[in-house]
Amino acid sequence: MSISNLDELYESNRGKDKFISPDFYGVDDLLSDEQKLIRDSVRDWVKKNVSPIIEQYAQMSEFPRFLVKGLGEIGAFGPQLPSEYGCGGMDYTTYGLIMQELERCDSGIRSTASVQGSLVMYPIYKFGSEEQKQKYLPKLASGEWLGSFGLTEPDHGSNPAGMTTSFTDDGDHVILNGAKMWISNSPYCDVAVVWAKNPEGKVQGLIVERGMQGFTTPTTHNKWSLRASATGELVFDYVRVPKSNILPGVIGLKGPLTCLNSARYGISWGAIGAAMDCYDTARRYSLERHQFGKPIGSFQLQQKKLSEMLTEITKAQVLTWRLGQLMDAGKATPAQISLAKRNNVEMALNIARESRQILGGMGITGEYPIMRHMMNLESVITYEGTHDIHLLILGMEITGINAFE
Ligand code: TGC
Ligand code: FAD
Repeated sequence: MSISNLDELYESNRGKDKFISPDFYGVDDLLSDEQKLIRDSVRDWVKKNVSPIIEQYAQMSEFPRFLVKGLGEIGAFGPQLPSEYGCGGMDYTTYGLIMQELERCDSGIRSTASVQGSLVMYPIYKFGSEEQKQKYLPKLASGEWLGSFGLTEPDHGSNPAGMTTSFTDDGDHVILNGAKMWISNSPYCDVAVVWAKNPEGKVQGLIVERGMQGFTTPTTHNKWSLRASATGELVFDYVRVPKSNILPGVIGLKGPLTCLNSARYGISWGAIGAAMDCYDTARRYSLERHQFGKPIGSFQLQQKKLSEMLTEITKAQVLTWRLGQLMDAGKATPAQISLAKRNNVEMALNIARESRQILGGMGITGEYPIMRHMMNLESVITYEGTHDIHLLILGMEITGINAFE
């Protein structure tokens, strides 16, 4: 798309995003002034910069790469990481609110931020050397560089322990071979945090940079979901990676799984955003659309749908606010995070489906965001651990019996 078209797109859609967030239980009262200020400024930025163009980019299945710098400027990348590395130095609730506002517009934009902040910057911060932190974090925080996270492989999705991507020793380098699949941001990434088995068969993280010989990032085409987010592969064909690019601070699967805690937490907030947008769109439509001489919102069946949506959103808001408190206190357990991710994404998907029905035929068009949210959420319910995997993580917590063994 050319810049002149882009300007036109902004011009023709400016001000059309009329979103008002539901807050039935006054959860806002639980937020600090600073948290509300950041949430509102991200909402304004999204309405001005993302809402006018997102539908067109999704329809064209293109990633609006130009937004990455702006996302850096508003502090969407690693807001929960310390300011000494150019990050936000904020609490986990603020991080969650930012994810909520991004996904309120599109899960793909939140995905870009989740991957960059929780899956690329977080492991470098948590497990990287001081040199690695200084080199990568400021550029990733500002959006100058885009990162991706390679855990999933063609034959190992829910069971990453089975990964076959591996490296061998080569003096002051290692030689990396293998392939990762379904990787958000991959076609545009400047760096990738890749999880691979070392010569002892233990999982370790490496920072692979674009330009390293033998490293390619083919795009995955024909997605019906997350169409405004770029997804692809990471292919390693005898890539020589300096040993100084290995993350020194962790060995074993707990490395990538620790990063997933942070990203799954962000998704639990993000899904509320998508649900709120669907609910708010359906609520307004139900008052504007007349059938049988009345607004459709006057019919009990439509009121039931809206009431149940608001109930579920409110429950999720309270649940997730509390999880934010636990995250900040360092007390949130992986099973608590699984509960929130699983509950909130399913809640959002159900609300997207119900909202779509309230809009009748109009619900399937790009005039409204609902069908796009619904299709996006089909990925969100699968990535970062599928709906069933999170149920089994909870089941293990309840019974003490590991269903994966
Ligand atoms: P298991 O034997 O249970 O654990 C291995 C080691 O890891 C530790 N651990 C965790 N540590 C931190 N946080 C967690 N959530 C952890 N879960 C487990 C565990 O204590 C153990 O440590 P140690 O010291 O004893 O070695 O591992 P398992 O092989 O049985 O697998 C468990 C299972 C199935 C729950 C796990 O593999 C899993 O979560 N699978 C789902 C895979 C997944 O979520 N992939 C996501 C890929 S990234 C992605 O989708 C990004 S999309 C992003 C976007 O676009 O927004
Ligand atoms: P499978 O693991 O093959 O699962 C298929 C089905 O079997 C699922 O319903 C699952 O719940 C079920 N199942 C599997 N095991 C069990 C079991 N033990 N008991 C009961 N049911 C089971 N990965 C990354 O590493 N980085 C990324 O950036 C990334 N981005 C993604 C972006 C998109 C758009 C998508 C769709 C995926 C992305 N993923 C990424 C991959 C994602 O994490 C995986 O798709 C997910 O973990 C599931 O793996 P799978 O697709 O191989 O499904």
